[in-house]
Amino acid sequence: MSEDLLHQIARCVEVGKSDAQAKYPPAMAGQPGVSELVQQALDQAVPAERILKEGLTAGMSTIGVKFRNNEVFVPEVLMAARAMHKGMAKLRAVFVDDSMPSRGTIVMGTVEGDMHDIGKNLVCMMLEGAGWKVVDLGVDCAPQKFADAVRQHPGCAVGLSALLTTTMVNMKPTIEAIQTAQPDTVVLVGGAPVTGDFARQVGASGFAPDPQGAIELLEQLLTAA
Ligand code: B1M
Repeated sequence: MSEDLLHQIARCVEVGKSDAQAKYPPAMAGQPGVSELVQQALDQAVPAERILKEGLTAGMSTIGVKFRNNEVFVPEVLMAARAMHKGMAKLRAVFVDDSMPSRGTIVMGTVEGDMHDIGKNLVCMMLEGAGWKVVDLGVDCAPQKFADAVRQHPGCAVGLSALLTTTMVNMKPTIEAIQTAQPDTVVLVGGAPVTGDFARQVGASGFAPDPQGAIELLEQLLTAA
């Protein structure tokens, strides 16, 4: 039963069906979309982690493979991303408890030239769920934007995301600008093309492959500091 629902969620992400009101894709007009199906899964007590992994992320992976193979193009992927965001908004209420005491502040953003924000938003949501106050600068953030933010939030950590091999190189000047603005700032880096070796090369404090890794690494780095 829940497998079927999770499969439907994945399919709706893949085809970009956000909610029942959405006119796209025309063949699914009037049918429930990601928003309703995620709510249905939550109502049926399907764990949020499963909804994220086997529903939302699974759908995104399928469209990712099609994108790589030139079977779909940017407009279709944008619709899938919009549907994914709708589902993540529903899950936020489960993952995030606004009444928790704050563990500290982290400034998050996708580096200059890069418009990908789904992974970064997931990391933001999970960090909030773990008690961090997240200042989300969004996408395509120039080094100066991060430098200004760390000045405004003394003592904060920073998380940089990049999804493109052409934009991950912008992490180095960004880290330099952050360290000039606030020396010894803890800076985490992540995103599909980023590795631990690359993190060391660009002078990051550490690399996390996924949201849980980011939470654990922050704990380690701040305990060690
Ligand atoms: Co783009 N895109 N894209 N894209 N896109 C990729 C990344 C690509 C791999 C597709 C492919 O197979 N060819 C490829 C990059 C190739 C490369 O550089 N090696 C690519 C390309 C080429 C492009 C364009 C250049 C395409 C074009 O225009 N011709 C263009 C560039 C635009 C730009 O940024 N300037 C482009 C555009 C887009 C869309 C706008 C259409 C859309 C983004 C919408 C959005 O984000 N709002 C899009 C998407 C959706 C993708 C794919 C299909 C999916 C990415 C995604 O959201 N994954 C992607 C292919 C793929 O990954 N299979 C692709 C799901 C997400 C949950 O995973 O983002 O990896 P991910 O995040 C993970 C981890 O990486 C980690 O945690 C997350 C959760 O586990 N993580 C962190 C991320 N940030 C972290 C930070 C941390 C720690 C962990 O600490 C701070």
